Amino acid sequence: MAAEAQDFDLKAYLAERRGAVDAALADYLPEEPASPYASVVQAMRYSLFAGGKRVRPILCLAAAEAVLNDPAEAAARVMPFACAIECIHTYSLIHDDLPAMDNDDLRRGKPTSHKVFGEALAILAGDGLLTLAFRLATGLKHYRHVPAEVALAAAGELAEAAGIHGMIGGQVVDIESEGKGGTLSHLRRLHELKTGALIAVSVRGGALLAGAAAAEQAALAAYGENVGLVFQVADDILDVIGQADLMGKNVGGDARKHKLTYPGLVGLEESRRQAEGLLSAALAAIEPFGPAARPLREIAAYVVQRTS
Ligand code: GRG
Repeated sequence: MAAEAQDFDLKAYLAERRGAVDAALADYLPEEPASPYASVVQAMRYSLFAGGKRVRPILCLAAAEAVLNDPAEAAARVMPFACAIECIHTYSLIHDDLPAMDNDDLRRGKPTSHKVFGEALAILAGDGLLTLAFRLATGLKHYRHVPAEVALAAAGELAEAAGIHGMIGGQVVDIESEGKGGTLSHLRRLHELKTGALIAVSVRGGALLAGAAAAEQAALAAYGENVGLVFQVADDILDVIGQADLMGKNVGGDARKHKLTYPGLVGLEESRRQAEGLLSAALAAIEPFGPAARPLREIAAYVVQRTS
């Protein structure tokens, strides 16, 4: 364990994986300056390359690495799926920032899509990213060493997590809960759907595409669910204590909009306690993986401790 503690540099790991994801995304969505629809490609690329942390695709890669213990093979198997998730995540941010939703001016430290390109193009850029995601997740020519039925199963899980039984459902519950209050179990469900589902499927999809055995899949699914929820609890906490310059967006918005949040419901200290509990559960789930799951362990801790 002591040797393990010395030989892993999370910052370098995240930077390297982020670079690989960025390169793959640039490959999957090249500029098309001569096309009649160049503007929407530009808007898609504007948000996709605005400096996101790439937490979801990196979790997908790390889950596959935990199964295969071979980073190059893991990337070859899951990169299209990992990028599909980032496309869906980016589309959700673009649409969430629209005047009809959160009406935000700043995202990832830059003016939001509708501020730069106008509302119509921002909506279409989101739609374009969502559609591209399923082109990637089902585009067998992009995958290496993945049987078609496994890629299809992963794409189905992605649709489930991004749709009404996941992220979209959560967004609806969120909007309809505004200003109404609610119980902790209601809020937990909201967070699991709106934020947790996409994070959980990043891990589950990575495991599936890497050919994980049933027990490995179950362990990684439990890890993903706990990390997915704790990510949003940490985000709720950051909206109270975070710094706008580090976050790249305006903070304090949850309270202003009377949103249901962990700190709003149970206070900061109890929110932190709950976050620690979720982190412990995530770490316990992946204990059997040993050193191959070191990145997953470090990422989970980073999700709780992050400042942006
Ligand atoms: C489909 C409109 C629509 C919404 C779905 C996910 C979502 C609901 C809206 C996005 C806005 C939001 C506050 C989501 C909660 C998840 C979250 C904390 C997003 C920010 O994710 P990070 O920190 O962002 O990974 P970067 O910029 O690093 O990718």
